[in-house]
Amino acid sequence: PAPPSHLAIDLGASGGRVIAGSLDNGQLRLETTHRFVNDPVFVQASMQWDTLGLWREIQTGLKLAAQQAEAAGGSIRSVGVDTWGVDYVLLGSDNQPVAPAYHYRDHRNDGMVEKAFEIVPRDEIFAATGLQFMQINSLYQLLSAQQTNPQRLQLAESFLMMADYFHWLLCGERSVEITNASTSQMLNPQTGDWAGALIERMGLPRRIFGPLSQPGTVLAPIQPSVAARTGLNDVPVILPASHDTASAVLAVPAQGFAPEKPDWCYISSGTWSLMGCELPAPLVNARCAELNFTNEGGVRGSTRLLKNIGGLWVFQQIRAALERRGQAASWSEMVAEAEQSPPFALLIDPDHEEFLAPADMVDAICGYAGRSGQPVPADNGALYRAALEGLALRYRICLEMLESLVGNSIRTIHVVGGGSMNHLLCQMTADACRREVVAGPGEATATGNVLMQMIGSGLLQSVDEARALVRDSMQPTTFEPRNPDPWDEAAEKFVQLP
Ligand code: LFR
Repeated sequence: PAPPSHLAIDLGASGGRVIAGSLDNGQLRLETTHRFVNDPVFVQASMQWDTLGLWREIQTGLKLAAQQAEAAGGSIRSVGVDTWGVDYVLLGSDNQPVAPAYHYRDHRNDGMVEKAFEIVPRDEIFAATGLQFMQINSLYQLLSAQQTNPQRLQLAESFLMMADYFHWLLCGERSVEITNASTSQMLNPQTGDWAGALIERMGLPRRIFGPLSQPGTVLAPIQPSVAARTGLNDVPVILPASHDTASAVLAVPAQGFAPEKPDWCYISSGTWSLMGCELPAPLVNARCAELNFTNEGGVRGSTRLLKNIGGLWVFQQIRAALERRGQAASWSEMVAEAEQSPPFALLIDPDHEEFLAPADMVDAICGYAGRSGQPVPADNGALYRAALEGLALRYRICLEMLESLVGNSIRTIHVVGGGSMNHLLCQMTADACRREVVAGPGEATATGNVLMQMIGSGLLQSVDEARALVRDSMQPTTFEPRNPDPWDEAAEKFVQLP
C-alpha cells in the first residue's frame, strides 16, 4: 500500500494547488492532485478575491486526493492551507463574511500609509510591529475599511487571515495562525501577540483579533459536511506555517536553523521575491527601519528578516499584456527570447510604484523607458530581459543591505519557489550578486506546508530533520557566478534611475 500522505492546499496570488506529500522509503514525495487558477474578480472599481471559487476548487482537489489515496490503498493523515499574506476575511456572528475579501492590489489602499502616520507616527508603528511599510499590509486595508465603511467593522466578529478562513471552512474552528498574522503589521514580534495598543490607537476593534496559534497545531477534524462531500473522514487540520513565504523558508535546503550569524539567505521567488535571513529573534532597530526590512514570524518562533521585492510579477504581467495583444508566449519561450536579447538595454526597477498595479504592464514599461531617457524596448525579448535583469539588480542591493543588518557575509543564496526553475534568472542572480546560488525546490511553499504537518503529527522531529529530507529528496541545482563584471556598471546606473 502507498504510504500515508499529508495534503497541502497551497494558494498563491495567481494559482492554487492541492499536493499530497508523503515519506516513501525515507524520501519526501510530492504528488500534485489538483491545480487551478486564482484570478482576481473586478467588481465595479474594486479588485477582490474569488474566495468561494477557491473553496470549490479546494474541495474538488480534496475529493480527488481522497479517491487517489483509496485507489492506491493509502490514507490521508492531515490537511493544511498556506496562502499569500496580508489579506483577510471579516466573519460576522452569523458565520458569514461581512465584507468582500479585497485583493491587496486594490486601490482602496492608495494613500493609506500616509493616513496611518497622521494617527500614529511611522517610527512608533515600526517599534510596535517591526514590519516594513507597504500599503498592502492588512493594517492599511483595515484603516481604509474603517474610513469608508465603519459599519462593516462593527458587524465583524473575527478577523481571519485568508488561510485561517479556509481552515475555518474546513473544520469550523476559528483560529489565527501566527506566521500569516505577522504580515498584518498588527503583531508585536517580541511578544508574539497582537499589538493591542496600536490597534486601538488606529481606531480598530481589538475584540476581532482572536488568540494566535503556532504552526504544527492540530486544529480539529474536517467537519462532517465537508467530509461527506470530499470523502475525507477523520482527517485533522494541522496548521502549517500558513503564510506561504514562511512555508517556503522552512523548505530551504540549508544546513542549520535560525543561526545567530547567518551565512546564507533565501529568495522565495514567485509573484513576489521575498529575500532575507532566518534569525533566532527579531531585529527591530533604526537601521532596519531605514532599510525598510520586515520581521515576519517563522516556524518555531524564528524571525524572517526580509524584504519584499517586486518579483516575477512584472514578467508575468508582460505576458498577460502581450496575450491581450494576441502575442501569447510560453514561459520557456519568454526565457529563451530574454536570453537572446542584448544585456542591459533597458533598466527597470521592479519595485517602482508604476509597476505595482498598472492597467497594462507593457505600456507602463514603454512609458517609463521614454520618461527615464532609455530606449523603448525593440521587441518582446527586450521586455522580458529587462524584467529579469531588474530583479537580479534588486537582489544585489538587497544582499548588501542584509549583510549590513545581520553583520555577516552571506556566502550562499538559496532560491526556492517557481522562480528557481528559471535558470536564466538564477544565473543572473549569481552574476549580479557574485554569490553561489542554490536553486530549488520549485514547489517550496507546498513542500514547507507538508513538512510542518509532518512535524505537527510527530513524523518529523525538527526543522533540521525536515531540511535534511529536502536536501536528500530534491536535488537542488547550483549556479556559480560566470560573468559578474558587467553587473557593476549596470548596478551603478540602476541606483540612479528616476
Ligand atoms: C508571497 C506573499 C508575500 C506577501 C505577499 C502579499 O506570496 O505572501 O510574502 O508580502 O505575498 O501577501
